[in-house]
Amino acid sequence: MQRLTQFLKQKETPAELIELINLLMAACKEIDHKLREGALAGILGATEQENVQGETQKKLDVVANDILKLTLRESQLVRGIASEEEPDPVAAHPEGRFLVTFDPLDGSSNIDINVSVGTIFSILQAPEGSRGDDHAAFLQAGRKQVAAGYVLYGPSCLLVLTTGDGVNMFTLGHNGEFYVTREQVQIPATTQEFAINMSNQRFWDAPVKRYIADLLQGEEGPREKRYNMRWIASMVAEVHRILTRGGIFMYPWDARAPEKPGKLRLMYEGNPMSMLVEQAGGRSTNTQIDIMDVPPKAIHERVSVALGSKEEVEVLMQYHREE
Ligand code: AHM
Ligand code: MG
Repeated sequence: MQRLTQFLKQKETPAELIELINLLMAACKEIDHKLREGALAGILGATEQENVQGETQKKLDVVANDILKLTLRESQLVRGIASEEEPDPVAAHPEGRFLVTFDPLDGSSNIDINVSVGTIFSILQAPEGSRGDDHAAFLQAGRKQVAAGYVLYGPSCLLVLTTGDGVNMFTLGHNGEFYVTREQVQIPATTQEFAINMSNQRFWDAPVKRYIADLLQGEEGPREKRYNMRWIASMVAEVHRILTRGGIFMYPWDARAPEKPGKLRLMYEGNPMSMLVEQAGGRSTNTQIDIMDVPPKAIHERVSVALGSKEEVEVLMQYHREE
């Protein structure tokens, strides 16, 4: 089996990008180690702080953010970072070629119940002459991403990565090395599985209500097939399922917070997951346009998300056009 570095070299990935990915993985291995220790490391439960989004931070949100921040800031390759857990971008090396955005521990409501969580990351080119703590430097559309991926801390620890040439999966071995375990992942174009938080149903807009109602009618409804539902409340785990066997995942706008486009964040959740999904032959939209074409206005901007099997996502987009 091939190691991560060997694999990326063979694909002619630029040396600096390989170095940055390895650095990210050094941080993620440390996070994985803390997660495996769980209560033994005293890191379960909440802190008394809130992040910039007004959410209570879990201890591990803070620990994971610090690990990534400290690791990346030491690198000459990184000009700046933007994180879900930091109000503003943080400068690293003034000459660094890359900007990195990340959600250090996505799905953190799952930590205390020992269910899968993940780290999501997106790598951008640092604009010429920009500063690493300048918000504007980060406001690049998802199409500009150089690489994107996530680490899923589940029964096994997996890296799922794209550098713009398909999606590959790597499994962390006992020796601390990631080995390639699935190459050129393709999401089936059709599906009979959906993922949405059904408890928000009464807050959705009309097209989403109509679409889900039609799925629930199964063989007797307009879609003429029976659908299964899953909701893990951990986007990394949901996207991983979709990359593995297809499906549609949605976190749409809802009327609980009408001024926000959605719950999930564009720069470090929507964009990296969209790059992975598109690179695996799927589709990812805010229901109107592809998420990677949304021009970002702020680093913590929210976005409505529907992603997964191409034909299913396009059916949902059709429901929105018909409204
Ligand atoms: P987080 O970044 O604060 O963990 O929030 C994002 C998570 C996603 O992983 C998941 O899809 C969603 O929130 C679940 O939300 P809900 O608890 O409303 O179902
Ligand atoms: Mg998140």
